[in-house]
Amino acid sequence: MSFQVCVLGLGYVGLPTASILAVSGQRVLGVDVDPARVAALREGRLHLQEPDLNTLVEAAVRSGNLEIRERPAPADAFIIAVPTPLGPGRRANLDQVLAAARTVAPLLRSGNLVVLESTVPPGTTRDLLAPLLESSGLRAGEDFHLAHCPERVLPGAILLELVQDERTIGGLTPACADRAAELYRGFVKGQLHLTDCTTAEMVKVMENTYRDVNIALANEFALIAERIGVDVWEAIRLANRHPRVQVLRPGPGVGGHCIAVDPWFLVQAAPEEAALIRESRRINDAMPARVVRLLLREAPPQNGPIALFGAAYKGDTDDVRESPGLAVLGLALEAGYEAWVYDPHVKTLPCHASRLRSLAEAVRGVQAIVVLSDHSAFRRLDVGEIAPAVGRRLVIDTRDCLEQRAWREHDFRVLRLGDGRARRVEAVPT
Ligand code: SAJ
Repeated sequence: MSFQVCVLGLGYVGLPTASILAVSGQRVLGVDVDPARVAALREGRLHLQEPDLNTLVEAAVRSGNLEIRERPAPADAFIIAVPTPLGPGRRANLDQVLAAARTVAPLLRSGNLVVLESTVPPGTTRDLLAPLLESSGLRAGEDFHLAHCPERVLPGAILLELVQDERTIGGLTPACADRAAELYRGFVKGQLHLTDCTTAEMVKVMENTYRDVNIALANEFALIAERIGVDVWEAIRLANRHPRVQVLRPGPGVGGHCIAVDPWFLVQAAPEEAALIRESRRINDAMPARVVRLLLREAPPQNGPIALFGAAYKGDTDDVRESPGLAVLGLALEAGYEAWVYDPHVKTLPCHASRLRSLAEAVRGVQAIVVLSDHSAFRRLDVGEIAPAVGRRLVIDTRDCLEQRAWREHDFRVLRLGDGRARRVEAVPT
């Protein structure tokens, strides 16, 4: 039996895409090279924590339209959605894209469509993917269709964004874009914008670079505010009252597999021109060290253990990829801290795993709590429950996400990243 769509890579993007195609009536083959993941998915066990994804995958499997295997099979359309991490020299490591394409090439038939969803440096679809797929003997853009349709979904809201977001579809030729649009029209409610594949690649990395540069600006504002004695959070709130200003939020750094990575794809494409982009990466990458410097000043390691609240890179998810919380943990351990991590969403840490504790264990006897993820559980935390267990009542909020009043009521000193007012009070002569 031939499939209508074969999705290669069953991660954050591939799995929901395969499932949604299946429930919308297509016969889908989902492929992943990780045997453990394939086995788990076949038993209906999910490796991702994502709202409603379980229900969708179950529905897809139950519909009989979704099969999961380790190798691809002939299909009308192939969607490649595998990771493109940073490799040596901060250049894109395209090994997984190329490996996936190599397994597709021998299966290609005239009239097939191949779509690359993975984020890649501009030029990849045309200059690397097309020649590789042409090893099949078929010509890209003539015998088979080739397109880049970058994913846009936001971890934590994947299902919603998969359906609602507008999508850019870049074809190797206009006919390729049209054919890809037909496939996506089946499940995307947002508008589809057709262009060429290199523009589509550029659009995707621009989106995440735009965000990274703007977060770097917010972080730089925080550092300036600390230096000159201003509360950056209040300053940002007021600046954002301007109808054409929308400053983002400072924080302990930028995590995830996208925003901290994609800007390097533009640096790779045009190293001399991408000066602002490179500097923004440097600013954001330096934020975990900045948090540790604040800690060293307020709660040096010899004074006792510390608790780090939040290992996930973003609120209300279990996603620890490139997490600033883990970067802070690593630096704190290097600086000589005894540090424990508490995260209500995260079951295991990819490094320093023994540091993950329950709430009660994490706060016992600590001289400071540092909040690194903006989980709503932290905002709702019963401060009265943990207050008696800590050694010293100090909380450092790097995301301005706590109910400060609740902490102060229990005699906690509350410090926030980017709030320089404490220093201004010290500096003002009486
Ligand atoms: N962050 C800040 N300040 C802010 C906003 C975010 O410090 O004001 C931090 C977050 O805490 C987090 C990181 O930035 O550590 C990135 O988180 P995010 O929620 O902004 O984005 P991602 O990486 O989860 O998803 C992004 C999205 N891109 C954009 O919003 C432009 C998503 O739509 C993309 O699909 C995804 O990257 C991707 O795959 O490229």
